[in-house]
Amino acid sequence: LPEAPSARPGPTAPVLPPCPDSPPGLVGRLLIEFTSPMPLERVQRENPGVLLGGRYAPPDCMPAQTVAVIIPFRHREHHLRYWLHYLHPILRRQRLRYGVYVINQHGEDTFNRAKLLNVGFLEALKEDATYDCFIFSDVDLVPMDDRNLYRCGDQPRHFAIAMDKFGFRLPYAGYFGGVSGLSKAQFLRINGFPNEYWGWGGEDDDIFNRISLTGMKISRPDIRIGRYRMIKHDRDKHNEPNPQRFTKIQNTKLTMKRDGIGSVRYQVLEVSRQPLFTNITVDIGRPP
Ligand code: UDH
Repeated sequence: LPEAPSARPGPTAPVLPPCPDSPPGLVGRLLIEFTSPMPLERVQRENPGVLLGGRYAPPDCMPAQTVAVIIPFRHREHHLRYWLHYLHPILRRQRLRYGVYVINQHGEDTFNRAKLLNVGFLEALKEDATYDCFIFSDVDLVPMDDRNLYRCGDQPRHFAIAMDKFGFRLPYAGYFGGVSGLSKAQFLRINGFPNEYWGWGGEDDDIFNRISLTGMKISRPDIRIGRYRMIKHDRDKHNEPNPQRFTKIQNTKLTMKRDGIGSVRYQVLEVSRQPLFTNITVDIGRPP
C-alpha cells in the first residue's frame, strides 16, 4: 500500500501554535435536512482540503488530539453521503486533526455494531499510531450544532444526547448510543466494546456498564447543544432485535474481562482510501 498522506507536518514544516480551546469560526445551530440530492462528486468538490482517506489537519494550528472517527457500516451509502457532506465542514471548523474510517461488514450475516467499532479502533491505530481519541458515530446521525465538539476529555463522552426521534431528550439516564467518544486510555481501560452482541440493541448499554464498572462517569454537552437529526430509515435486513440483549446486559461485570478488544477476531478483506473516508471491509464472522 502507498503510505497514507500524513496529517502531521513534516520535518521542514513550520511549528504551528496550539489550536485554541474554543475554536473561533463556529456557527452554532445548523440547518440539517436530508431531501436535497447529495452526489458524492458534490461532497468531494465542497471539501477540497480533505486528504485521501478522509484525513484532515488544520493548516494554522496544532490540535492537542488526533481523532479517529469510526462508523459501523453496511449498505448505507445514501446515508454516508449526507454524513460526509455535513460532518467534514463541521469537523474542520472545530479545528480537529482527524481521519474518517468506515468499517464495512462483509457478507449478509447478522450485523454486529460493537464488534465493528472494535475493529475500527485497531485498524485506525494501525494506520496512524498517534490517534488518541476515538469518536464512534452511527452513519445516520448528524449534529445540529457545531459547538458539540468531537473530541475527548477526562471522562468518556456521549454526544448524541438529544435526537429528534426521541423528542430531543435523553431516552433514559444510562443511554450511551448513537455517537460517543473515548480516549485511547479510556477505551483500553474498559477492554473496548463487547464482540458478542449480534443484531440490534444492548451493546450500547453494555458499554455504559463497562464505563460505570471501571469507575468512570459519562460526560455530556448541554442539552441545547447536543441535538441531532437522524436520517429516517426502515429496519435493516439482518439486524433484527437481539432477544438475548436483556440478559446479556445483566452480566457485563462477568463478561467484560474476557470479551472485548483483547479477544476480537476478524479478517480485513480490503482497505481502500477514498477521497473523503477510508473504507475497511471486514469479515467479522457470524453468531455462534
Ligand atoms: N448499520 C448499518 N447497516 C445495517 C445496520 C446498521 O450501516 O444494516 C449501522 C449504521 O451506522 C447505523 C447503526 O449501525 O446508523 C445503528 O443501526 P440502526 O440505525 O439500525 O439503529 P437505530 O437504533 O434504528 O438507529 C433501529 C431501527 C429503526 C427502525 C425504525 C422504523 N421506523
